Amino acid sequence: MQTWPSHPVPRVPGTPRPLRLYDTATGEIRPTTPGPTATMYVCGITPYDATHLGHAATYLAFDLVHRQWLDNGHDVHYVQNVTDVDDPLLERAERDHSDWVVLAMRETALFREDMTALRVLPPRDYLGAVESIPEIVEAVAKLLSDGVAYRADDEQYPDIYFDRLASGHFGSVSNYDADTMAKFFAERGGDPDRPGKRHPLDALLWRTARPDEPSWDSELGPGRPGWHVECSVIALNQLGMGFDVQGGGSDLIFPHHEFSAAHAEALTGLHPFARHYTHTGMIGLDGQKMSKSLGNLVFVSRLRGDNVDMMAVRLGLLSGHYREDRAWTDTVLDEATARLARWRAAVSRESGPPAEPTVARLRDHLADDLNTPQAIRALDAWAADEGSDTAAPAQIRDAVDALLGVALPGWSGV
Ligand code: 5CA
Ligand code: ZN
Repeated sequence: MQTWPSHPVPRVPGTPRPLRLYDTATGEIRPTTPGPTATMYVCGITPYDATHLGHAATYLAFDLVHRQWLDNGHDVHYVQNVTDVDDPLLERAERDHSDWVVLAMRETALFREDMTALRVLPPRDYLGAVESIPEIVEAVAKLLSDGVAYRADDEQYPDIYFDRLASGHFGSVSNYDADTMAKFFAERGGDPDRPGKRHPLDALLWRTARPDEPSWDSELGPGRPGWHVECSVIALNQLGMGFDVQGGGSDLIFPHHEFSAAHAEALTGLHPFARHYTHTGMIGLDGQKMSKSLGNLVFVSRLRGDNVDMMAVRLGLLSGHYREDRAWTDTVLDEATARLARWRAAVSRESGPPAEPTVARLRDHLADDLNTPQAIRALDAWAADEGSDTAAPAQIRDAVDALLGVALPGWSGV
């Protein structure tokens, strides 16, 4: 798939700080320890509707991970998928009497524009499930021949399922107990009551073709991939086992990231799949999680259409900590707009307070599990102060650009 355009990231003088991130699997804030090339896989969209501010907040959080690693001198290999065939997409296309392929293409194109407008650095590899089907088939065939996957006891539709205990590490990502797993499995795309499975929590790997559903011929028989194996295979093929960060929203902890890891670990016999599992909190509106199924959405594209400054949206979404569930309100946007105006005025001055201590605080806060609220406070303090350092305004502008991704001159895309 085509990715979206990048933009130059300024180098910031001074000493970068190694990034520490919360890891869901261990429940600790731990240092990330990348080699010369840092590796990250972030779960992409299911393109059946436009990008809302919840999606945007999640991609912004991982954009900051990307930027902190660049600051530390790493090359960054960032991979993202597009779930361009799955039940929600097919259901929406059917509801709207539209072609699911065209729907996916349209929403993915809009997503690219939204990411560009929000100044999210693009992934190096942007891959769809559909274009990855040959590799997915190969992986499912191996799981089947290794005896860790099986066909459902169903003559008409012998779908292929994964024995959840096959990797020996099931539960090590989420650490959820059996009741919590059962609850989220049912709520988040699982099929616990499907007859013919050996255990309610076993996950779908390959869905045998049904009438009026898209399917692909393969050595497994005609069908289409399950959801979790898509991310296992794309991450494994592009990054290999033990990559630095697996990312997504907290709604992906279980079953999605638990099974993506379990599939990959069963395939390779290696552990762990990722060295950090990092999850963002949910953005809500009117007291509920923003979600396509509830329909309480604020779309990035709609805000663009209303000429809302995307840098204010970016700053507003970064004004809360990425791990907190938090609400999007008019106040969040108004405060961010006012802050942006103050910062823009401050970097347009002839001189200001010396930049170095503020840049050091910015780096310290961001390296500490992306503490953006504190980082923003440090910049507020600089902008509110007077000083005679003539180099400082440009230095702060570059640091805000590189580390927070906020362009202080106007930004109208690349
Ligand atoms: N295609 C799958 C991942 S492989 C998927 O979950 N797609 S999605 O379109 O539903 O979500 C895309 C990303 O946005 C996921 O990381 C998801 O966790 C995140 N996300 C969805 N809703 C919210 C929300 N309200 N707040 C924050 N992040 C969200
Ligand atoms: Zn995923």
